[in-house]
Amino acid sequence: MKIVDGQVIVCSPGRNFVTLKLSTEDGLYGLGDATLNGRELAVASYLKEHVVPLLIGRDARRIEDTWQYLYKGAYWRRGPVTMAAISAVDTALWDVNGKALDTPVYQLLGGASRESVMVYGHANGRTIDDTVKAASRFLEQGYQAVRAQCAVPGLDATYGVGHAGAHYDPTDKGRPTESQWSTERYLDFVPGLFEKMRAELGPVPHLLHDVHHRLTPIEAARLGKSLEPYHLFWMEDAVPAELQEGFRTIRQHTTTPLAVGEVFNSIWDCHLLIEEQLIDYIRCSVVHAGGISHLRKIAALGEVHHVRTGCHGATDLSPVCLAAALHFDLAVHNFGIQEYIPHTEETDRVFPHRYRFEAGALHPGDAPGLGVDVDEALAARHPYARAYLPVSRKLDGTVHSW
Ligand code: EZ4
Ligand code: CO
Repeated sequence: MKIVDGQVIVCSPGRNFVTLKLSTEDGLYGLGDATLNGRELAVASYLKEHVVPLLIGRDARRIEDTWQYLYKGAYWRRGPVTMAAISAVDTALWDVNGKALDTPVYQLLGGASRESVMVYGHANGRTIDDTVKAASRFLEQGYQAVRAQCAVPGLDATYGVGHAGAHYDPTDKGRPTESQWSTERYLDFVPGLFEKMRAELGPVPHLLHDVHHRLTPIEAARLGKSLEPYHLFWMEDAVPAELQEGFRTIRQHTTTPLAVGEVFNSIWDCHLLIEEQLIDYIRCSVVHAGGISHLRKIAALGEVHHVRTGCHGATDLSPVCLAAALHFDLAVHNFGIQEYIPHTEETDRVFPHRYRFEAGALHPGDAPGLGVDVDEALAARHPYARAYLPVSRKLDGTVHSW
């Protein structure tokens, strides 16, 4: 099953996506997501200029060998650009092999470990009351888990709170927005948000919160402690995690469960976090952490250390990535939860898919491969538009993590 062609499809149906399409001599093709939000064309170029020429003529059945060839063969290891490119190849190969064997990818991964995949929705609000109302709407739709983010009084714009009514997309065309940050105001505000959430929603729903890398370990320890009465499902990205050892401080001080990893790109970013049992959920995604093949290795390391999966699933991860994540989630034993923000109808039209939502859970469907496609003619009508994620500054002007 020789690979005969590799197309890199860059499109912007509402927001930018990079998709790899690998075709084989049998007339089959597989898709992989290669989207790196705000730096998309770097990955497109890496694929077009450096990876696709190496794939032509290779056997599409050799998924692991191709992964190692691209990873070790580049000499320059890891990094988000390289790993997004390798992820796309790996995902496309799983897809095409599923199609060749006429079976959904989850069956190739060991079969279903559960009936469906629990997801969490995003409740955002400008006020605590709005946030509670947004969360109630998710629960009414059957969601069992909701992430809550609320504007912090006195701060112009903060991560996680979208423009009213719009699908959440924080990127800007043109120069990035600058948002404001104050650790003091944030730490004073968040416990009250979750006190109200529990009071209004009761003890049953899973409540999640994303700190988005903005605290230091000792500050995160204080936040985790102050949230203990509201028993969160997880506190996400409490600190920037380039320094894995930073999680030791947080862990020593709080029983609030910890999740991290959406920006990680390999097992080497999280091996210490997992081996020392410093976290509870690993958030690595198919697109940014080396594809289905590498994510399985991260999950396997997690399984022996009481760490469950919680794949990143914001809308900058394309429907191709979401489909791949769902096959992985359905099969992997130590699944925790899957993040889910529905894509816009515009995006869904470009990427028709077979995954389906029901009562707070997703199922990847039973089409051969990943069960997701790309309408190339429609994609061509949505040309790429440069966009940036916001940057953040403290009130005195110092650049801070967004
Ligand atoms: O800010 O995917 O948990 N989800 C997140 C996301 C990230 C975006 C960045 O591109 O943190 O909203
Ligand atoms: Co996050």
